[in-house]
Amino acid sequence: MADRKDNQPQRGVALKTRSEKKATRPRMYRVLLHNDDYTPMDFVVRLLITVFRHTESSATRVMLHVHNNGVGVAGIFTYEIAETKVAQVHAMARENDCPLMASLEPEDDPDAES
Ligand code: TYC
Repeated sequence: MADRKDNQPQRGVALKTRSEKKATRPRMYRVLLHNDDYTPMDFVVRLLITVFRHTESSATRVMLHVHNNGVGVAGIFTYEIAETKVAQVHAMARENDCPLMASLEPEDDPDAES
């Protein structure tokens, strides 16, 4: 190891080669949108387009799904990105005096051995 002060190689440490490592995929999180009685439909569609990069038609489909079923998936991301999206939803909702709520839900662990 190059950063030892005594300039001696570190003993008893084996580094794994890439082929010995499991290709661990990151855990993914669903960003859920929740229905309410006050947020306008066109606002939800606009939010799905701007925050989640939906097309007009997929944004409309997701919005109607949430409206009819109470909850729906806006997108699936790694943890940090999902958290940021939730914060963006709440900021945009607050700025527009809407009670729109978003939350996170973990997907199943992709590396779980069944
Ligand atoms: N239920 C709302 C209405 O009738 C529309 C809406 C859809 C609100 C999706 C929130 O996440 C939501 N205006």
